[in-house]
Amino acid sequence: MGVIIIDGSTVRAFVNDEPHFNTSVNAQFVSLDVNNDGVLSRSEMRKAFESMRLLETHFGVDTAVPPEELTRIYDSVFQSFDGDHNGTVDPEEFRSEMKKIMLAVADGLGSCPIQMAVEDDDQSFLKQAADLEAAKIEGGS
Ligand SMILES: [Ca+2]
Ligand SMILES: [Ca+2]
Repeated sequence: MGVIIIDGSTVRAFVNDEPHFNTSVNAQFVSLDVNNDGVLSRSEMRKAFESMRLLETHFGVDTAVPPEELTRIYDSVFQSFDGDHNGTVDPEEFRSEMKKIMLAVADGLGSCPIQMAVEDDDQSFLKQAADLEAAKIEGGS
């Protein structure tokens, strides 16, 4: 376990590095598609958000929210992903909405870095963003 420090530019650099970002998003999509049918269902998406901690960082939801309120929030998040409203999220929808969310996270962070505790095997996008920046700093000297 360690601590990473990220700010808006870290996140933005990650999103704008398109091949890298797409690879990460696709890998995430595949790992979330538990039943391997090529799309994400409502319950698969809910697991996704619980694991990615995006609700905390983007929507400002704290963990004391009552379950029915959480369900309502997850529903509205699902709907924002499901662009064509067919009840499932395909890879294209997932990628475009993740991009929007990560850019919104970047705007929210602005130039105020935040510290985040992460596990070594954490594969959240924020961790990956921090790793990417670290790799650039190390490789760019
Ligand atoms: Ca699925
Ligand atoms: Ca859809």
